[in-house]
Amino acid sequence: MKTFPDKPNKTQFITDKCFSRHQTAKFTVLPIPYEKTTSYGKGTKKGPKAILKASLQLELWDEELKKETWKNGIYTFKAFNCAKSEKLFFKTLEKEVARIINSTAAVPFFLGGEHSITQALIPPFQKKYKNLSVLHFDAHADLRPEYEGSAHNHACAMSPISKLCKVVQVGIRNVAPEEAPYINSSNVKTYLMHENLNMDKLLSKVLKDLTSKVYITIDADGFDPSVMPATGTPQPGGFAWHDALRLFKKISEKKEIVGVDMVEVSPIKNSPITEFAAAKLIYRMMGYLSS
Ligand SMILES: [Mn+2]
Repeated sequence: MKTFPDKPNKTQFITDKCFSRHQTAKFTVLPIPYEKTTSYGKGTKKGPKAILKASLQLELWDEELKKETWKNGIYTFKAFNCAKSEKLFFKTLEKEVARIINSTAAVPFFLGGEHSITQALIPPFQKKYKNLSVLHFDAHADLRPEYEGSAHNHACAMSPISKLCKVVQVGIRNVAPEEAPYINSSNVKTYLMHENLNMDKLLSKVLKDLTSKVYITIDADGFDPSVMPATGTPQPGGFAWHDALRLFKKISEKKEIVGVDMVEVSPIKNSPITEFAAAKLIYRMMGYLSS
């Protein structure tokens, strides 16, 4: 089996001072700069690099958690090669994710890229962990079986996943007529944003819905555009920063988080708000997972 290099990459998440071997790191980061089917704003392939660059501006001491999470070890993989045919890309990414999660005990964080990558990220987790459920944080339901001729379109991200395991959706405030039948059907539990503005109530419902092992997929547009404006298909009225953090913190305390992806960051020139917020969110979540 091919092994992972022990030399640091050019850009590490948060600091190149803390290069950690992947075998001993508590967290790994895999950049996946994939963009093929974006339908409105473009540029999400530049997301991973922008998030890594922004992460270098974070303070190593987390002011909420009052600790230096990086000391647990964070290993950043070389960016996944996305220059492949659609079919080959999804096949090889799935294989790479399986290799990562079966060769280390670290919690992996995946940086997109468009949301369709989640279709390749979750199946290896579902094979590894019995009773996996997915927290889907997004403005969009992403439940179309197919869009613009592709089942791998970003608008379809969660459709195949919902056939594999339970999907709990939060932040949803944009549903197409053709995906409406899939809302709150079989494996899908959908919390429409405007009906769930009481965060305490939402949190207790979500905790009841999720199983003990949870994968979290975070679309930047799940946040309010005031928190993460740089994303391809923004929607008004999303999660406020502290509400989202509380949600992720509680879930981290009550469940075992096995993997996280952060997708759909599409950097805007001269406005680093979104990639910085994404980097801070990832570091904070690593902190929640290392208590
Ligand atoms: Mn979305």
